[in-house]
Amino acid sequence: MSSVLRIALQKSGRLSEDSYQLFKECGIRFDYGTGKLKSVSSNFPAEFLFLRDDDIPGYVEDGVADLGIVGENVAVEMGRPVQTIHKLGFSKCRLSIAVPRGTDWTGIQHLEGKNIATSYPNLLGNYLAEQGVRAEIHEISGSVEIAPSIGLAEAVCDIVSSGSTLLSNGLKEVETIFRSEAILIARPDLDSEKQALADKLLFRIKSVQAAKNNKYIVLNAPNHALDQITALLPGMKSPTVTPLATTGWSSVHSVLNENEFWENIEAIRAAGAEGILVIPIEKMIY
Ligand code: PRT
Ligand code: ZN
Repeated sequence: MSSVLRIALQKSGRLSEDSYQLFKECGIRFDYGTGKLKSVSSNFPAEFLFLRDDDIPGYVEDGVADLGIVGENVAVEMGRPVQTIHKLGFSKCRLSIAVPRGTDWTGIQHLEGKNIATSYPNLLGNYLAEQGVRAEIHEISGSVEIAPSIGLAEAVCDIVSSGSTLLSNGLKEVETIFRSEAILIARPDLDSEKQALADKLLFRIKSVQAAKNNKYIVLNAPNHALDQITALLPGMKSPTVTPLATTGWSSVHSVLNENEFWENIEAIRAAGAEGILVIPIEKMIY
């Protein structure tokens, strides 16, 4: 019998849409939506389980699922023996300590002997221990941000994204203790058939991510500036240069990393390039 990868995804929450979108971009089709707990892909040997995010590391550890997508914050907090096989770049957030806005914050030592409310007692406990601070950790499972206003704690340690939840609860962020994003986790003992399928999936994910991080660029360049311009456009191997119908001009095609894009584009224009087109790439295979 040939293997089927079982992949655990968050049913509905901050990880779900981007997870579903990632598989779509990898060309892996499956149905999801209201009430569905399981779905089999119609074109890849995979079965999807839709779960609460907190349950995913445990299901992967127990081997009920082979792979899962979960926030790094949840995976590290739970400390399950699963392996992180890839960072996915979405659902980015940070775990931060926050205190009432009027607090005269002088540094982490301010928390000595104080009460801190959090849903992340392990991450917070480790951080405080590293910093040599002894504080009382109150583990609560939700609405952490209201703890100071109801007198439960003097500080909180919670997930922050835009910061607006802290702001509307009269709190200010004073220390970031962990940065998180969605990660792909795997059980440590995948058999060789499942490992091969996981590798195939990972190859697709990397191709999709590489495409997102790069742009295809087409421009016209005067021949005398070709050396200077192509040096700014290394491309996957080297840029493609073809002559234009107009004498003394060439068309240059290449790939440019998103991070270097604006910096290089100015230098490329300054070197004499014209008619620059920047085109999104759908997949990029190395
Ligand atoms: O129902 P289920 O248990 O599956 O989901 P959940 O409600 O436990 O988790 P969910 O969907 O809220 O978050 C899933 C994962 O998304 C988290 O584990 C993080 O890895 C990541 N993530 C990214 C976030 C946020 N951004 C985020 N902003 N998780 C939570 N928040 C919350 C935070 O707890 C706080 O209440 O949003 C509020 C802060 O947001 P800002 O924008 O106001 O700062
Ligand atoms: Zn949850």
